[in-house]
Amino acid sequence: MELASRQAIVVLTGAGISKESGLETFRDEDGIWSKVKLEDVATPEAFQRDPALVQAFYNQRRRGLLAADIGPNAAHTALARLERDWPGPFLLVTQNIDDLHERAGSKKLIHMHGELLKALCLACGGKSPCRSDLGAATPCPHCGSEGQLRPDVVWFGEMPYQMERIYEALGTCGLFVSTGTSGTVYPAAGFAGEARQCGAQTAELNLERSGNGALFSEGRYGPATQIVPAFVDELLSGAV
Ligand code: BJW
Repeated sequence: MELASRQAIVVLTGAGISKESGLETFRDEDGIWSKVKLEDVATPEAFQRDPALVQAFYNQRRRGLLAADIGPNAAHTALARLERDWPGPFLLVTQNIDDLHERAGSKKLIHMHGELLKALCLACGGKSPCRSDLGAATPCPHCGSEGQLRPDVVWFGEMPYQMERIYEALGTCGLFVSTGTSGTVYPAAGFAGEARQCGAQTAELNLERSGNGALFSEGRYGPATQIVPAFVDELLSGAV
């Protein structure tokens, strides 16, 4: 693919990019939603109804993310390289709550669905780093309230983060790339259409064609650790 080097690139990533790092996706056959109902763990109502269950779900995933054998893969590293070497503006928007993009070196990054390694205090609104289990007695480091911390993640029915900045970038980019996402959760699922309407080229890099595959002018299909580095090489060598 060729793109003028002054043009902006926006990349959207989803759970598929972290799959080969050992983290689970949501909607694949063996994904998270095949084991637990999203209504039980990923809505504000679920947290109100049964905070212990929701905390246990995220405590387990946080421990998994912090396990010694989990780290960024070649796809995360390739996107960090693209950010570093692309001469034009660049923005990485991830739906993932893991920190594997940061660990790979990405800096121009928005976590639109929040971050597992942060906690949000329902009493004071403060955010704090969080690398251990949350529970009914965990105090907020800002206000001291106990049992008011929740994972700083965006559940169904809640507003994703930094939407204004994301739509501004989508409206001015020359290329929108979507990778490792099934394209089923809005507003992220609408980004390709938005970018396309504003005149951007659109590319999907995924294991398989997603539900909104028709919105993309280009598609590359296979494991992220193979197709993402190859696409980044192509972009960096084809910059005109
Ligand atoms: C590989 C691979 C490999 C595998 N290599 N690829 C009706 C119509 C429109 C909207 C709605 C509606 N009813 C309700 C809504 C709104 C709702 C929504 O979209 N619901 C849909 C289900 C219909 N959305 C919301 O509520 C959002 N908020 C909102 O809309 O606010 C109002 C608003 C509107 C407009 C502008 C601004 C605001 C909030 C959504 C929050 C989603 N939260 C979760 C949980 C976060 C915390 C956590 O992680 O636990 O976010 S749900 C879950 O899904 C998580 C993910 O980020 C998200 C997307 O999943 P993702 O990443 O796409 O994963 P998968 O598993 O679906 O796909 C993986 C893909 O990878 C697959 O394609 C594989 O093939 C591929 N793959 N291995 C490459 N090795």
